[in-house]
Amino acid sequence: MTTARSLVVVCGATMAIACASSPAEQNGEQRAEPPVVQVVGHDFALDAPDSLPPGLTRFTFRSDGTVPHEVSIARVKQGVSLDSLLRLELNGADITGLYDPGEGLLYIDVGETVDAALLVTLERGRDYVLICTLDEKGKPHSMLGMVRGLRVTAR
Ligand SMILES: [Cu+2]
Repeated sequence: MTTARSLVVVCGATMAIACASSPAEQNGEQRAEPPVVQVVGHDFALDAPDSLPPGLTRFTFRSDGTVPHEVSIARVKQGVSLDSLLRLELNGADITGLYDPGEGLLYIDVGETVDAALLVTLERGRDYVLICTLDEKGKPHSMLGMVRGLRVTAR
């Protein structure tokens, strides 16, 4: 099944859409740009780093897939094992109760480029999950391999 929609970005407590310049920037003040991390979607895998340092990070999304893909980024609840969460997802379990509310999502259709990003303040020592929940013939892309963890280093 292909969900008919264009770009969808969902913002929550830990996410924000990269958008217009801030008031400080409009006043001519220089601000350090957050590091950019490009996530790449394939049929059916997500390329992304396994770990990143804490701090504000700009996630972009590109896809070379032959079907639409998305990447959703959510912070795993404290006390939840990232490995067991990934195993559950690969086996088709509902993991929505295992990550904190407030996830961000970038969607991209076949052949599109998306000029949008998710700004995420990665928290020191926390785990995040990157996932595509679109379906391919009734099977979520996540179960086909489009789920991965991201560990934020302690410093
Ligand atoms: Cu996908």
